[in-house]
Amino acid sequence: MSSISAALGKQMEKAFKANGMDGCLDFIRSSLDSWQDMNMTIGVIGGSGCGKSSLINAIRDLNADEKEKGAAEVGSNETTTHPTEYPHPQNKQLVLVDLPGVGTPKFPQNSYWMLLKSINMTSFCWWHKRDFIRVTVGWQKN
Ligand SMILES: Nc1nc2c(ncn2[C@@H]2O[C@H](COP(=O)(O)OP(=O)(O)OP(=O)(O)O)[C@@H](O)[C@H]2O)c(=O)[nH]1
Ligand SMILES: [Mg+2]
Repeated sequence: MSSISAALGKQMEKAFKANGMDGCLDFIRSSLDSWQDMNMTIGVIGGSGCGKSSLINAIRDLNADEKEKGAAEVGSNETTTHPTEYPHPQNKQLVLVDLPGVGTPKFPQNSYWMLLKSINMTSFCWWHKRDFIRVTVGWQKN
C-alpha cells in the first residue's frame, strides 16, 4: 500500500510541476476513474455442490438449462471438472471463473492451490453452501 501511495505522490508532484494545480487535479480525476478500465477475473471457490456454477449463472442472468446461451453446467455430484471462464454479458472486463469443488478425491484441499495458481485471477470469492450471509472475498497480490 505504501509503495502505491509513494508512486501516486510522485505522479501528482510531476503533474503539479508540469501544469500547476489544474494539472494535479486532472491527474487525480483520471486516477479516480481508472478503476473503470481495470479487468477483473474472479474465481468462484467452494466445496463441491455448494452452488458455484449456479451463482455464476444467476449473475449472468441465465438458467442452468440455457446451455446454448453458455450457461455453466449444474449438477449434484462433482459437475465442474476444470476451471472455466465466463465473461459477464454486460461488462466484458468482468470474468467469473467456475472452479471444481475443493476437497474431493480429484481436487484435494492440500493441492488445490496448484489449480488456483494455474488461473490468472485478480480476486476470488469463497461461496458457502446456500448461505447468502457468509461470502469470503479476497484478492491476489501482484
Ligand atoms: N435449494 C438450492 N439449491 C441450489 C442452490 N444453488 C444450487 N443449488 C443446487 O445445488 C446443486 C449443485 O449446484 P452447482 O451450481 O452445480 O454446484 P457447484 O458448486 O458448481 O458444484 P460442483 O461443480 O460439483 O463443485 C444443484 O442441484 C443445484 O440445483 C440454492 O441456492 N438453493
Ligand atoms: Mg460447478
